[in-house]
Amino acid sequence: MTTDTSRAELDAVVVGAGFSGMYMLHRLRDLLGLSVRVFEAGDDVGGTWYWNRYPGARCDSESYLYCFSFDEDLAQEWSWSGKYPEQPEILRYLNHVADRFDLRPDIRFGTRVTAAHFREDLNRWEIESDQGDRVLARYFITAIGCLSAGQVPNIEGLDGFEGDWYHTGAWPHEGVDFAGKRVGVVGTGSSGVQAIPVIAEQAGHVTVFQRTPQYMIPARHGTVTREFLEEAKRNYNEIFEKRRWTQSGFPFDPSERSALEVDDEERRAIYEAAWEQGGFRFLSATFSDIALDRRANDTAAEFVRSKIRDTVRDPETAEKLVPRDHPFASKRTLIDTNYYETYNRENVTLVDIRHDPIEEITASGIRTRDGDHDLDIIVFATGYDAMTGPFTRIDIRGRGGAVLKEKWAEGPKTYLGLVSAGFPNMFMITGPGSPSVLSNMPVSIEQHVEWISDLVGHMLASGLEVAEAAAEAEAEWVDHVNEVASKTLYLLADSWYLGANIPGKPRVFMPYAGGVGNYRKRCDEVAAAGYEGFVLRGGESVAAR
Ligand code: N01
Repeated sequence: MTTDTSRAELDAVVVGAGFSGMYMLHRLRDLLGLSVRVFEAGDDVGGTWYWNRYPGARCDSESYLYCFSFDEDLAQEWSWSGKYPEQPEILRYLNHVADRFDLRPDIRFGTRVTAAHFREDLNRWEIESDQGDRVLARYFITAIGCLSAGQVPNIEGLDGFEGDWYHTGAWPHEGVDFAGKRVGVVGTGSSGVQAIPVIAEQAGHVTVFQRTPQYMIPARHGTVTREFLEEAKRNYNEIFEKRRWTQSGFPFDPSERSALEVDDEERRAIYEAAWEQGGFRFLSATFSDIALDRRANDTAAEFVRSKIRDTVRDPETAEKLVPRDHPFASKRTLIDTNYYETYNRENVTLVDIRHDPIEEITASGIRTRDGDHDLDIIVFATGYDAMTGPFTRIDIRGRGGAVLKEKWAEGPKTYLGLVSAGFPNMFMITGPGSPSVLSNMPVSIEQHVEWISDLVGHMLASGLEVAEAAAEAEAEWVDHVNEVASKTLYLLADSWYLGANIPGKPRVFMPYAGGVGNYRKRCDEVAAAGYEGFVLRGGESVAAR
């Protein structure tokens, strides 16, 4: 049933209509029969794929793996065009999902949730939007993404820039005409490395402002054929089941060998083969200890460095591009198409802003210590206030008026990345403390959506009104997340996983590095043990349902 009033009382409010919010709506409405309202800031479905329309935007997960598995007919009727789906293709897929499950009537578009307060007198969440909505809901479910709070650096002078500027995560729908323009790109993470080669083909000149050189693995888009994709479809059941139990949500067989147990020649041959195949397989299919052992990691890092030097013709530029200050894969591994080759173009200049820092933005461009770079357009590929930013931008208050942002001031505190103590009946899809960004996202999203709807179903069947994390269970989980991270090399990089990209953000490793499969097992055990670590309480009003 569609509820169409801005003052409604609903069973559930879901924030966000990307992969997570759409599937959550489908589960709660169509399986459990609940009244659900999704609020979505964009004017249509898609989440990340609605906003990220920058040139070259494509997913780094392979198409046949970056999709829903919950409905066999959906999986079989959709055909991907190649190895990695481009943003428009993923957006078409998500629109197809919205149409197929008739989701739009329960989504209020162009509406940003501004506040969610738990009303202890009613055991309901009171949720407000920037469009004047004020609704009551028993369940408040965030499907707000991990990388949705865009971050434009606070550089003096931006307001006075006379050209145009854009952030990759809020790209204009009509596109940007780069023809003949002098373009500056700040940032060389996943977004920057995808955008730079494409912009360079269109622009008059591109100046890249790089803070940290990165390790990249080639995408090799052409290595997957339609025949391969059709064959994958025939094996979807097996593939989808396998990806649920792996480390990262990809059904690749991980290597069991250490990089240190083979000689130099064999090691190089293994890296070469993975390099030719391209993509994330390089991380798992080569050696087992790249992410765990510094010496093993050094061999992979040195291999990538040699590839940079082989590809970039100007030795000075090549050395600027060579990463040295962090281990391979300790920041999000980047998958590129022609990134290093782009620096062989006449119309591309690299500025190493660690040695030649940005001082200010002037009316006509960017001034670094060593000179002025005149620009018509600035592209900020400068990333996100990751994982916690989407939460702290909403005024979320739990029991006793406790403010989530204050509770998380020293770093996010959750139980299983799903709930936070003191915030009853608030569930987070891919929240901090879950594998989320360290995994193939649709796999983690489906697991969370299904786990949450199972819990809600259990509550309805058992006459329970409130579910919340027990404080001790949460404290243990936070310790466990930190302990697992401490055994990896992730802590050796200044990454957004640690909040290091945001000035003043506490340095805490936010995702759970224990692996998708182990994590799923733990969540299943928690449910099987009667939702161990949760405080579940009944209520007369619910028993009457
Ligand atoms: O952001 P990032 P992103 N001055 O934070 C630099 C996912 N994603 O949008 O490394 C100058 O990775 C910053 O420098 P440094 C994916 O999970 C996926 O690219 O912090 N520079 C860095 O170079 C990804 O990891 C896909 O020193 C500044 C860059 O800007 C995540 O989203 C595609 C700066 C930011 O890189 C975020 O990626 C796109 C400043 N003040 C995104 N502040 C695919 O699947 C930051 N930088 C393909």
